[in-house]
This record gives sequence, C-alpha cells and structure tokens, in this order.
Amino acid sequence: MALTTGIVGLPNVGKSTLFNAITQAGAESANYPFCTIDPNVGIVEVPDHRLDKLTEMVEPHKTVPTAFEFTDIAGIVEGASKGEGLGNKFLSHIRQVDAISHVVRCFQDDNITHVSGSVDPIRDIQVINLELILADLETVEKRIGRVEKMARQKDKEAMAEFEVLDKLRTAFEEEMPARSVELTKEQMKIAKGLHLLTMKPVLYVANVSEDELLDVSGNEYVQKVREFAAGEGSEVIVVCAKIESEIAELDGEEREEFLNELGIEESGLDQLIKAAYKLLGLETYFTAGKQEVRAWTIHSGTKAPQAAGVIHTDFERGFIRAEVVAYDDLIAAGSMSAAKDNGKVRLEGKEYIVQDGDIIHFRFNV
Ligand SMILES: Nc1nc2c(ncn2[C@@H]2O[C@H](COP(=O)(O)OP(=O)(O)O)[C@@H](O)[C@H]2O)c(=O)[nH]1
Ligand SMILES: [Mg+2]
Repeated sequence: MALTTGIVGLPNVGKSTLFNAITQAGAESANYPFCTIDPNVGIVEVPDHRLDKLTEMVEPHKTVPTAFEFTDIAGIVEGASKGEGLGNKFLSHIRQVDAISHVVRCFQDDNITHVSGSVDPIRDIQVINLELILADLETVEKRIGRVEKMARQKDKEAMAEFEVLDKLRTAFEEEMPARSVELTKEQMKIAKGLHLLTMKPVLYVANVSEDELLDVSGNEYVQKVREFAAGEGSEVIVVCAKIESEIAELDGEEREEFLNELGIEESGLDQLIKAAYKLLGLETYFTAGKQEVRAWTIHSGTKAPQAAGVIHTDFERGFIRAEVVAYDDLIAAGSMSAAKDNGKVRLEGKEYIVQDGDIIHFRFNV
C-alpha cells in the first residue's frame, strides 16, 4: 500500500526545496519495495515516538518505521488546465495521489521572482484551486453528456448520478471544490467514481522566511491562509522550506542540536508528514519481535485480517486470529510477558477493528 501525497503550488513557492528536504531525509528504499522509483517521488518515514519506545523495550535487530510518498508536481500555472505552461500533464499526476499538500508562498524575498509579481497567498491558492476546479468541471460535463438523456428517460441509476453531477457542476461554476459539496453516503460513492481532483483532501503548507519561522504572529499572509483554510475545513502547517533543507542534511545528534539552536521542537517536515498521515485517515499498528520491530500503516477502521494483509497477502488469506495488546498497556506492563501475565494480551478474531497503536501478533495458516 503506497500512499502518496502530491506537492502542488505555483512556481517559485518552494515546492522543490521542500521536496529536496524530503528526499534528503530519505527513507532507506530497500525497506519499502512497494514504493515508486521516480525522481519526483520521495519516500518519507513517519516519525513515531512509540516505535522508539518499543525498540528500547524489545531490543530487536532491526527497526522499520512505516512510510509513504511525496510527489513533486510541477507545472500548475494560471491557464494550465487549458494547456498553458507544461499543459495539463500535471492533471494525471494529481489524479494518482491520495492527498494534496498545497505549498503557498508566505515569504518576502525580492531576489526570488513571484510569477504574479507580488506575494499574495490567497490569490495564489485560488489560481491553483481554479485550475483543478476547471479540470473537474470538464470531467463532470463529459459525464453529464453521457447520463443526462438516460436520466430524462427516468432511468433510476442515471437519475441518481445526474443529481450528483448537477450538484458538483453548480459548485464548480461557483469556483468551489468538490470536497465542499455536501453529499449523502450513496452520493459520495458516485462522486468517488469520478476521481475528481478537488475531492482529495488538502493540507496548506505556508512557506515562511527564515526569520519568521519561530514567531509567525507578525506574518499576515499566514493569518490569511489560516482563515481561508478554516473556511473550507482544511489544515495549515507552517514551514520554512529553506531551513528544512538544512535540517534534512543533518542526522542524529547534530540535528537535535540544530533544532535546539533554532528553538524548535519538531522539524516542519516531521509536522508535515504527521499532518499528511492524519489527513489521509491513516493509523499505525506495530509488530514487535526480536528480529524486527516494525510500524505498519492502515486506514482507520481496518479489520484484523486486512491489517494482516498489509504485511503479506498470505497473512490475510490464512488469518486465524490476532494476539493484541494496546500500546499503553504494553508500556505500563514493561514487557510482553508481563502484559500477558496481567491479562492485557487479548485474542481477537476476524471482526476485530485494529486500533491505532495496537501491537499485534498474527496467527495464520496457509
Ligand atoms: N528566502 C527563502 N527562499 C526560499 C524559501 N523556500 C524556497 N526559496 C527559494 O525560492 C526559489 C524557488 O524555490 P523552489 O523550491 O525551486 O520553488 P518551486 O518552483 O515551487 O519548486 C529558490 O531559489 C529557493 O531557494 C524560503 O523558505 N525562504
Ligand atoms: Mg520546482
């Protein structure tokens, strides 16, 4: 399961700088055979302090965090959906991602040209969003062309679909994204089938200057982005792409020291990764043995056999049961055997919904 977040934004807002920080911080790709090999794709490990704690407790030979991908998607400029700039190649790239990180320029730097001549994050956001909306409008209109006639002839399915398409079209004509449209569960299913760009969840990444990172209260651009995002129910995180690329070059203690010097607790990149993980509705469970302590990614609400399937399809096919202990219970007990003695290790079956932080041992038979 390779989950991908696409980095979008106007030219010169700091996408590649941020992306380079991502690849610098880079995960060891050998651990993630399912990930794409592509110069525009960076694999990141998801920071998780629980994994460190489990490693301390179990002392395994190897510790493997869970990971997902960021893709640097260049080429969106005003008119891009109509073929300006690199044209609409970016559309197919965005279609493939699960979520969008939208980088917005909130830094002043006269040496760095802004495509529209001035820093104005809301205008920038709207330029990008409009290109995506126009692309979606085209998708919806094409589809309407197919189902409208059938809907008029009172075909039940076509009528239901037409209703959804019409709602979406109205929203797009008002320059609103698909994710802002209220749909019932059934309608959502229909809408999902259209693979719309503006249905994907968005995280706004406000790129601020070096000297503002610690205290952004004076940065009115960031305030505006926050207000805008709140209006559509999206999250904002603040980074300084330039500093991120410096942080990413360091590791271990050096990195800690540099963060301390800067007076920040967590790098913007780590915040971005965590926010994107949450945005995608993802959770983590762990396996913990002497060979390996490892984090695995699932969608929240996943049942035990499917969670096992993330490790190997055989685990899902031959699933018998899961031995589960909650993270807090295991840490409180101090060891797996103590947790067992305390009755904290449960036997769960096929219908068990895996909880974030569960440590699981799967029993299977193939
Ligand atoms: N001062 C400053 N410059 C930055 C920052 N982030 C990016 N830049 C500069 O802006 C220019 C464009 O950045 P780039 O990442 O290539 O933008 P992209 O076109 O969105 O990929 C480069 O010269 C970067 O060094 C930042 O946080 N502060
Ligand atoms: Mg770039």
